[in-house]
This record gives sequence, structure tokens and C-alpha cells, in this order.
Amino acid sequence: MAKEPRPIDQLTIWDDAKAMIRKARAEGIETVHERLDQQTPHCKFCELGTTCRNCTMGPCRVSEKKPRGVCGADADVIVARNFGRFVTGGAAGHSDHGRDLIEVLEAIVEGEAPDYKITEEGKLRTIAGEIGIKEAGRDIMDVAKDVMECFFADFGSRKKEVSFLSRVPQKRKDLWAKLGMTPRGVDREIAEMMHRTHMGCDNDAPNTLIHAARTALADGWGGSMIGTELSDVIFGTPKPRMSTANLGVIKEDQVNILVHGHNPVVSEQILAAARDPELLARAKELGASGINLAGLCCTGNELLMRQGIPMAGNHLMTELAIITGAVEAIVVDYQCIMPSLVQVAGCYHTKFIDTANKARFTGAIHFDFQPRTAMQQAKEIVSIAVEAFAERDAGRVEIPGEPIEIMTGFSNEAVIEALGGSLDPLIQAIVAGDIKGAVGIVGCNNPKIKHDSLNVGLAKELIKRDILVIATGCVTTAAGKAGLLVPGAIEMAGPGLKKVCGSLGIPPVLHYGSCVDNSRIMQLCAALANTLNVDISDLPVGASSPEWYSEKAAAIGLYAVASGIYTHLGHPPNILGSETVTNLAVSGLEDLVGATFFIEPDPVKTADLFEERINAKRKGLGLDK
Ligand code: XCC
Ligand code: SF4
Repeated sequence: MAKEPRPIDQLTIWDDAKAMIRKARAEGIETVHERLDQQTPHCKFCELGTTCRNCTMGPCRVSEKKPRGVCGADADVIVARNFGRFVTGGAAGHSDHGRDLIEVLEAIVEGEAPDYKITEEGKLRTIAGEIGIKEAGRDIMDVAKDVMECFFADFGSRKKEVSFLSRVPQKRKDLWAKLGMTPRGVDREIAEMMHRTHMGCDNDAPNTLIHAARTALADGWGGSMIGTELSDVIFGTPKPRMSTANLGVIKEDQVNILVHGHNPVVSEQILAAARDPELLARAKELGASGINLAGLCCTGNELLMRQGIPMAGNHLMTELAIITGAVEAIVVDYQCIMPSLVQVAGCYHTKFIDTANKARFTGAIHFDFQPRTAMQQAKEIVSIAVEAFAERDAGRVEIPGEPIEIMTGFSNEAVIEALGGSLDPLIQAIVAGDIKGAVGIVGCNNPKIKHDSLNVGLAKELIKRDILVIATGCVTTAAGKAGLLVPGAIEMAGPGLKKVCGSLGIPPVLHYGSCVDNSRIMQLCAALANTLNVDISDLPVGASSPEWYSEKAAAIGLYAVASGIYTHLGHPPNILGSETVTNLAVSGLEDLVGATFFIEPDPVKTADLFEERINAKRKGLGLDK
């Protein structure tokens, strides 16, 4: 028997989302929420992490009654292996994204990418210096070539550590070396995890988890960091600017193109093509007043940070954006793109266009997007969207709500500039106790959790307590829609944070970019620790992913913990079937790396725990008695 759909008020905190779920139900269109109902209850073994499918003597499901798989693996081994592979999937996603940026840099160096250029020569030279490449007096293309080679080598097997470990405090690096956690090469750690988790290899849960941490660190300080830094070099380092968010950014009288996924390589070109005079003229001919580009998820974050392009929505808004009936095309690259979008687009005139050979969708219009032909392909894509405007059914268009103002563009470079050239004023504000500490709230939505309730709830609780919040990924849109990303949001902050942010004219929640840009937060923590001559684990900081769902979020959480940052998850990964693994995650890691995970579904209790931790760290640094 089909289940009753859950009441819409329980699904999301947003009016724009509620209106679109209502419209979807009226039009008979299925969304993530109905599919979750169909899939619930989930398999208990899989939830606990005690299913193994790593060989054909199985699959095995272990329990108290049947404690070992056919090969003899127990729950600890199976859970650790599953979690190891889970994290590795995430590290691979971020890192392969990073590699794509190296390939664009390579194409630039070889003169094969006429539509891309080195936008930030100064930043490229700084990076070269940090990774030990001589740059003074050298032609920028020669420097770029060496940086490109060095980063490619970071993915391989010949290095003892990835290049950006030069940013890590020495104490932390020594600790990693002692624990066997130093990330050597990105692809190497990923491949080694696949090897270790083959039947008959690493059958010691803690040992597997150490390597999971090493793989995650190869992501955070390798693949992701390379992705962020080269995106800045090629497309520009973000600077503070204003933009808007929510479904109201979709314009009734324009051709609407949504870009979705993670990598700016495609979407930056779509943006440029959307400004092409011929395509604009054609749009006008068809009765549109212009071509409107808006973002979803992290591709949206990339364009928002650097170009101020408005944000239509986060993960759980992606289906709903199409349901406005006013989207001519959704152009995707990779990651977090629900395959259901093809079906939802098919219910309207919306063209679903995929652009990556490694992320194809059955039923999509496919472009094999290449640096060499980028602009020409981007124009073809925009042209498809423009022509689709003629097919729009005006009777089915409903765009809910008015756009909300947000401030974006807080790269570390921009923050340091706002502070007058160094981190000292920030450190002084922390020392004085005006800012008690900082927490990065990052990551996703998950239909198991009321959409954005925890993302917003936690951010509000923290700023009240004078804890600065840094937002990335899908939390950005949540914070933005809640009015937390504008300078005026200091009215919701505690007195100290209000004073500091007020004098700088910045919001108490800073948008720091996409999910790979969590590497910016790692760099900031490392810089603070280095300035104070302490380890990252000594800082009054924390990390949180309240509504996470993805393998990538698990990788981020693990590299944060392994870097010494106390990290909150709103719900647990599938590890509870092993006491050893669970205990290690929520307490045992403290002794090893100076930080742990904690799991807490309530935003107020979460804020309490962060406050307690931050106060303890402040005491440790001698800031408070
Ligand atoms: Fe994906 Fe980055 Fe999560 Fe959003 S936050 S749902 S991973 S888009 Ni990265
Ligand atoms: Fe079962 Fe062991 Fe094979 Fe896993 S590796 S499926 S536990 S026999």
C-alpha cells in the first residue's frame, strides 16, 4: 500500500520550497521526498555498516547471531572497510575535480585553451613560492608549467608528501608522520585504500581508519586545495560583493539557465556565452528580455564567489528549481546532480545538458566539453536554452518569493585585505574575547532531515554566542536565505561579534565558497596556528556538517578531524555496527590527532558542545582564566 505523503511543513523550512513541493504534488511529479518514503525503512545491516560485498564468497551480513562473514571478517573489519571506501569515494571526487583544473592549466601553458587564461599572476607566483618553485624573474608561463608538473606529481607515487603540506604547522606534520598519516600522493592513497579493503588485506579496523584519514588528508591538503587554488589562478580570487539567493532569482521574462555541479571550468564559459550579443538578440527575438544565469549547489558557489552570479538553491532545491516551469536549461558538470533531474526536466520544456564524459545522464543532451573548444561549445549550449524559451508553457510557470540579498566572496586574501593586510586584527579580536572562536558549517542537505533546519539553526545559535561562522557548500544558500550573509545580520549576533563585524562591515557568517573551498578554511587555520606558534588542534575552532549526505562530506569531516579540528555531524555515518570504529570516531581519535567527531541532531546542544570546546581551547591558550 502506498504511504501517505509526509506533510509539506515537515519537509523544509522554506516557503519557496514548500510552494514548489505543493506544485510538484499537484502536477504528479515525484521528488526526493517521495522516493525517501518509498525507500524507508532502510536495510538495518547497511545502516549499521555490517554488510560486506567485497567478494563473491559473500555478500555477508554480520550480526550477534552470525558474527563473521564467510572469510571470517567481523563487524569491526567490515565497518572499517566500508567506511574507508566511503571516504575514499569522496576524496576521489574532490581530487579528480582538482586534477581537471591542472589539466586546464596544462592546456593554457601549451596554448591549447584560447578561452582560458592566467588571471591571477600574483597568486600563481605566491603558490609557486610555497611549493618550492623558483619564480622571481621568470616568465609566468614557465612558472605555470612547473607548478602544473608539481601538482600532477602530487597525484602520483614518487613523493613523500603532497606539496601543500608546506602550509601545515610542523607539530601537525610530525604527528602525521608518527601515525603513518602523512598523505604522500592523492591517487596513491586512494588506490591503496582499494587494495587494503580487498579480501585478505587490512584486517585491523584502527589501521584501516588511519589510512582513511591519510586518504582524506590527501584530499583536503592535496586534491581539494589544488582545485581551489588553481580555480583562483584561472578565474580570479574572490572578493567581497553582493548577490542574491532563492528561487526568486529565476526571472519570468528571461531565458533562465541553471548551472549545477562543482567545477567552474564549464560554467564560467556558459556565463561568458550568456553575454554574447548575438545570443541576446535571438533571445529578444523570441520575446525574452534577456538571458539569466543562476547557480545550484557548488558550481553555483564557484560562480557566486567569483562573479556574483545569483544562487537559485542548494541540494534539495535542485528538483524544485525546474518545477518553477521557467527553466530553459540546466547545465551540469559533476557530483550531487540527482539523476531524477532528467525526469523532472522531461516534465517541462527544460533541456538537461551534461558536459562531462565521466558524468553522463541517460536521456540528457551531451557535450564532451573540452578546453580547446570551450567558448564555441558554451555558445551552442546557450543557444539550445534560448531556443527552448519558445517552448515554455506560461500557464505552468510559478516562481515563488523574492530574492534575498547576500554578501559573498570571502577568500583568505579578501579577508586579510579587509583586516588591513594581516591576520593580526582577527587574532586580537579572538584574544580580547570579542570573537570567542570560529566554526565552519559546511556541506549538504539530506531529505532525512528537515531541509536546512539544522544548517540555519546551528549558524544562528553560534553567532549569538560570539562564535564566527564560516559557510561553504550547500550551507551557503541556507545561511543566505535566512538573512545571515548580510552585514545587517550582526543584529542576530552576540555583542562582541556584532562589534567586530560591524566595524569591518562584514556579516557574522562569511561565505567561503564551494566544498573544495573548505581547503581555504584549512589554510586559514594553519596560518593562525603558525602565527601563534601552536598546532591547529590548539585553536578555538570547530567544523560541522549538520545535514550531510555525501561521501565527499565524510572525507571533509575526516580531514578536518585529522587536521585537529573538533567536528560535528548531524547524523552518524554507517558505522554504528562496530563499537571499535564508533568509539574511535567519537573519542579515540582525540588521543591520536587531538580532535574527534561528535554526533548531535539538536542545534542548541551542538552549539553548547562547541562553546564548551572553544572555551577549553581558549583556556589552553591562556586567553581566559
Ligand atoms: Fe553536494 Fe557541493 Fe553536499 Fe551540496 S554540499 S550536496 S556534497 S553540492 Ni558539498
Ligand atoms: Fe563476506 Fe569476507 Fe567476502 Fe566480505 S570479503 S563478502 S565478509 S567473505
